[in-house]
Amino acid sequence: MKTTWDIFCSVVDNYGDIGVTWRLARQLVAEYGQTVRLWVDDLRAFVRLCPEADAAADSQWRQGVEVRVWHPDWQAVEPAQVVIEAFACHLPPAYIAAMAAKPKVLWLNLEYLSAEDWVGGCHGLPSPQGNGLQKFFFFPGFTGDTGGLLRESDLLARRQAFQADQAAQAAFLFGLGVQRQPGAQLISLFAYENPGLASWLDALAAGAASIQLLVPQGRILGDLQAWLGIEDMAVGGSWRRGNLQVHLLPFVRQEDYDLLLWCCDANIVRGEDSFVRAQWAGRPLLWHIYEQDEQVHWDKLNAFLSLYRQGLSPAADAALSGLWRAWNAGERIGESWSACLEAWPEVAEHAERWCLQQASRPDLAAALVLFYRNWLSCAP
Ligand code: TRH
Repeated sequence: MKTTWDIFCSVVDNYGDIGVTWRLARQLVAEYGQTVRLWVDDLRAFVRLCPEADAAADSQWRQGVEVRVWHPDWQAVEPAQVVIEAFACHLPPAYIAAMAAKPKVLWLNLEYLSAEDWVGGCHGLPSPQGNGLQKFFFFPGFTGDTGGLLRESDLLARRQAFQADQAAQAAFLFGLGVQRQPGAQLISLFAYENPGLASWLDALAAGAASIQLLVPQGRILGDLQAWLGIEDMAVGGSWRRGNLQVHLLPFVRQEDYDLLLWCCDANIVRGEDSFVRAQWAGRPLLWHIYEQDEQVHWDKLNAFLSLYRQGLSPAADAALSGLWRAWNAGERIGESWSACLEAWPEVAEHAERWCLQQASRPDLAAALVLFYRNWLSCAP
């Protein structure tokens, strides 16, 4: 059944809003043959994820998705059969009126990802809108009572093949100006500013293992430059301090970011989408959560940890949780890092186990398609 979808994305900041909606749009087209328009109010972030995109085009087709600029002065269009407002962005009033005038339009609010307990109880609930329409809350999540996580159907097979192919990894890294040194561990770093970073870099530089730290351009660069004592780090450059080699990478296209995660022995990620992708990499991860008002992000971090830590020994659990909390508090990280290294084999095994466990659930795109089908069969 070919259905039309309108996905609305307002770019608040960073890349997560467009990262999630662009990924979802592509999957709906590629795997479900759906017709998808992605409305974005700012194309600059989109062009970073999809560099062949035209930052000045009002309308363009990318990978089967019609990408449209969402202008403040909205021009009327025929609404799609399924309308997704991502992350509670506000649809144009004229568009809502057109939805109300058309029979059988499903309106969904795709929420931010959270592992908090209440999410399962709210997933799929309708909210009457006063114009005869209902809006349904659709929550991604880690448990069976949520909408699941974005995961392309061939993702794990591609990941496992790539991780088994040393030559493919070497060629990919070479394209980024990185040659893996024999015996070195690779760690990727995509994080927000962090006053604790220097203590972690000190620990890496003084550590027994040889580490190559791969840092795509982003917000952490200021702290990194301060620690290296370098003013202008050029993309493609690398710098050694003790046992640590730092490489500054370009910000890569979204598909290639997966390859980077898959190459690395551990990944530091942030926000929402890179956080999920690091879980699919099956390697140890450290999550720098997006800071929210009134510190509510700590509830989200602890909720995720309480799921993720299940099955870890008390020592590995304490080490991993301690490291995540220290990183997010901007505290000194060196000691927590050393404790985590002690538990490393267990943490690494656990990462793959968690990935497979999550991958045994339906993915978010599949859940959305099913939700629409079920809604349609019950709709008057
Ligand atoms: O960019 P983010 O910090 O986005 C955040 C979060 O989504 C947060 O929840 C939201 O409220 C806020 O934005 C507004 O982190 P996130 O979610 O990981 O998105 C980054 C995207 O960038 C992701 O799709 C991966 C992609 N990416 C690349 O394509 N290439 C790269 O080189 C890197 C480092 C990332």
